[in-house]
Amino acid sequence: MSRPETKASSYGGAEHDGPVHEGGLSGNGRRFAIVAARFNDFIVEKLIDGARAALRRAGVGQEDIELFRCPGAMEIPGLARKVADTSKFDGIICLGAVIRGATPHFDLVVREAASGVGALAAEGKIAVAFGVLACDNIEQAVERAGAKAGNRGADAAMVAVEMADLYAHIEAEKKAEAAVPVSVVPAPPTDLPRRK
Ligand code: INI
Repeated sequence: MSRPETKASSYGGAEHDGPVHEGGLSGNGRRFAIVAARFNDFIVEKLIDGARAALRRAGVGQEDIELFRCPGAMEIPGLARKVADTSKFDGIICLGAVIRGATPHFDLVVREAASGVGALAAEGKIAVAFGVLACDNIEQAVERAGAKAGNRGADAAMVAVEMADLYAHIEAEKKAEAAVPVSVVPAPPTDLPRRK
């Protein structure tokens, strides 16, 4: 099979001699799920809008973006796992907002959300992006939900697009490698003359 082209990383770093595997930023023809908590919805809504807009800009069809809602960030890992198990999607974007002032169990909620989503992502079966804000106060959350610090929902969506593309290429390469016929060693002739 043809080997992937040798190229420099898109970050413009050092030239690399061997093949470089890196996902592209087109989501055309791919399907994505947004898994989003309702807690702190005035922030999460902005993350969802950012994610949706980024996916559309990346060429993902409107009908190929599905939204799943859960009560809080704590429920995101379970719901994301359920969604992954449908095998309908190429990527999942997890969105939520945990704000320290609002909860005495801030660290617990953040840790559970991050480690649960991280465990799913680490399986490497589907592209999973973590766009759950963990902020000290509402101002910080607003800044990351479309104000001066960008939109973490959009950032997470682009991570999902890139990783979905990379996973698809790795799978395609694996299939192509498996399809290459193994060279056949000719069987020895069975009608060799008998030794006298
Ligand atoms: N969930 C959040 O998504 N953000 C928060 O800031 C938050 N606070 O403040 O408590 C929060 N708590 C709810 C939690 O995620 C679960 O829904 C709840 O514990 C029930 O399992």
